Amino acid sequence: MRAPRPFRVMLDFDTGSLTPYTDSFERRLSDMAVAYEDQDAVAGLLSAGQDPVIYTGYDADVPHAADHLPFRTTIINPGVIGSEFFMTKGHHHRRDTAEIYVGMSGSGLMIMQTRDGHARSAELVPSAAVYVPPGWAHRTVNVADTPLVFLAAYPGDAGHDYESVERLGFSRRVHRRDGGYELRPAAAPDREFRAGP
Ligand code: M6P
Ligand code: ZN
Repeated sequence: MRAPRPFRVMLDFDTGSLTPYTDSFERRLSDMAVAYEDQDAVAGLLSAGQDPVIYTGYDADVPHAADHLPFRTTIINPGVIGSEFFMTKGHHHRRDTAEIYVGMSGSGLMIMQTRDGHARSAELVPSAAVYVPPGWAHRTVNVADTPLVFLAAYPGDAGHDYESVERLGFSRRVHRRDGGYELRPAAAPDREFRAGP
């Protein structure tokens, strides 16, 4: 591997573009269908051929390796599935490591929880920095009708563990209510991803 050199990127706080970027990612409803509470709404959209882009992102050229600090922008589009706001899949880190988020534009909510059931939320708005300690799963929700744009940085050997979140779900859900948002206890764990006994 070439020796990494110092570099800089330019961030557009409105659009979330990161220039130059090395990778980009996109998640559609079909990539995270089980995450939403209203499975009838999910099925209705997908069977009508509607598969909205929920969020996209751009990665800086940083190795996913110990000692490095990868960072990326994420742009969550505005929208709801049923009455539940567009959000990220959410994950634990495979190695319990921290992460820092910085709000760039729009208005969002971060839902965080530990494996033993503690839960917290934090509003993510421009100029806010939210610290996610080691051991806290994290999901980000766009609670406004404009794109939510933020920057996140995490240790290069953190790894993304989506399985436990898919299996157990988050204990709080964020729904549209009276022009704002309402944080509700999840009715039940998210549907099992893989059927089993
Ligand atoms: C933030 C960071 C990334 C994450 C992205 C999308 O930018 O936490 O590590 O990949 O959000 O979230 P998710 O991976 O849960 O889909
Ligand atoms: Zn993370």
